[in-house]
Amino acid sequence: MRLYDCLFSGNGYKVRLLLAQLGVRYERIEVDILHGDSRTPEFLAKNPAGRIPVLETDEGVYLPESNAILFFLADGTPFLPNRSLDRAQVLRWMSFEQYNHEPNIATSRHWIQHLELTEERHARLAEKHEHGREALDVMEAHLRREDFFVARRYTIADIALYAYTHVAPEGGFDLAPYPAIRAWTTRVAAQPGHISISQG
Ligand SMILES: N[C@@H](CCC(=O)N[C@@H](CS)C(=O)NCC(=O)O)C(=O)O
Repeated sequence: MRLYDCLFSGNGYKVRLLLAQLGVRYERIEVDILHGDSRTPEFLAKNPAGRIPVLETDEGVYLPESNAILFFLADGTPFLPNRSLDRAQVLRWMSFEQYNHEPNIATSRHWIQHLELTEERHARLAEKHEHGREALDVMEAHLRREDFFVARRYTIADIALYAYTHVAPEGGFDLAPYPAIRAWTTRVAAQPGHISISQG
């Protein structure tokens, strides 16, 4: 398997983390997304959306979208429950991650860490922070009652949400008011085979 990736990307990290915990060997290809390498005709043939991560399976199929890749890799493993309602709950939290969380928390981090904070971006940042905090509030309320997101154990729902939550301070989010989230990030980081976001 081959993973088209970018080391500072939380979406790429989701896949790297699961592959490490599954003990799967793969080739990692670094794509320079800041200089347009995910928008070349060659890359667009792999993912028309022009984004990493993309997994190239052993059969030569290109699978984009971090959470779809997690679903594919986790199927039949302890990281994705068997019960259909649990699987639906995993999908629910991964959908929440893509709609409520990532566009606010990951985007704030990307703008602050990697792009020029133009006046327009600076103005939009306040809105991103407001909606990002709303997503964190939802997570905090859930994690006050539960140790993990689904089925009382570590699953790909936790991986999907952990990727950008634990680096949220890099996007200007203060995690001090979220003790349940902080305790959960410690539990996630203590899982066997855990790697950090900077590990390729
Ligand atoms: N929904 C996608 C989002 C992927 C995404 O936004 N990738 C970013 C890096 S985190 C990217 O490749 N950006 C490069 C570009 O837009 O040209 C996923 O979850 O995989």
